[in-house]
Amino acid sequence: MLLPAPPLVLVFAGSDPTAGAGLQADLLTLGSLGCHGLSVVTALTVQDTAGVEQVMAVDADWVVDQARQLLEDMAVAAIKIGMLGSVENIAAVAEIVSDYPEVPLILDPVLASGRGDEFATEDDIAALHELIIPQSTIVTPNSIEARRLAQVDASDDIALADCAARLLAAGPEYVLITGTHENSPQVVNTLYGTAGVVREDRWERLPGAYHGSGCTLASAIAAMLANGLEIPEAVREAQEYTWQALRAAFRPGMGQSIPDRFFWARTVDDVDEAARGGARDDPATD
Ligand code: PXL
Repeated sequence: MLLPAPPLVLVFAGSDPTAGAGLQADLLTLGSLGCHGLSVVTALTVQDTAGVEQVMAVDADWVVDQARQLLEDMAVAAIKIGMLGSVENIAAVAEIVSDYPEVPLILDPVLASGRGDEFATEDDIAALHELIIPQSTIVTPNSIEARRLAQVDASDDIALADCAARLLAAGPEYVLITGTHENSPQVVNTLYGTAGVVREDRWERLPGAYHGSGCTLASAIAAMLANGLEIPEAVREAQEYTWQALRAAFRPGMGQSIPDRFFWARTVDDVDEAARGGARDDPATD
């Protein structure tokens, strides 16, 4: 009996050699959720689990050629955007995705790592706002990114709902703001649509510093959409998956823990925290 082919999801992202975040994390997540990821490398990084040393954006011409060649050959069920690396790449990717308006577009606006490594200039933020956010089906900022994208000074006490409203005014269908970085006992993730809050999900705050949680969540949403779910269910299922991957995280080096996107492939005993090197007390995630 022939099995159905996995849905194809195209990812634009930067390479993270640790495979904790970035392109590698996206591909692991998509594979774990039954999709086949196609990948366009937008930037290279030099990093370990403790931090990012160097970032080099790939030339925009190379980004365009990688993407066009794939898209002329294969039909994709969703497109996911992570780190783009330069204003030129943002403009190039915006033009490419504008040729596929029927394909759901998931934007994870990667502005910095949770460890504070900066990935985006003010020009990058303006370009994302002007060129990619308006075309997105769903944008998935954490609360820090939401405030920066909404052009709100971090010291201003503006409600996240107002940030969402400002982002929605630029044209995306949905904005999911994650609450990992907020000072709340539980992590509260809120999905906003043009008519207001669509859903709010609360999760037990896990005691660790995780690398690549945002990439996992956004890729899982892309996978769920590619698998045919509607946005609210896709967002719910993707959070559940991400929480499980974080709970099963392992700490392979001296820095942050890496979510185990294939947690389901291991036995329950394997997921014992101590046996996996334990998680850390610092709640920062990226
Ligand atoms: O987690 C955000 C992220 C995305 N993409 C790349 C990264 C990181 C965080 O370090 O390195 C390539």
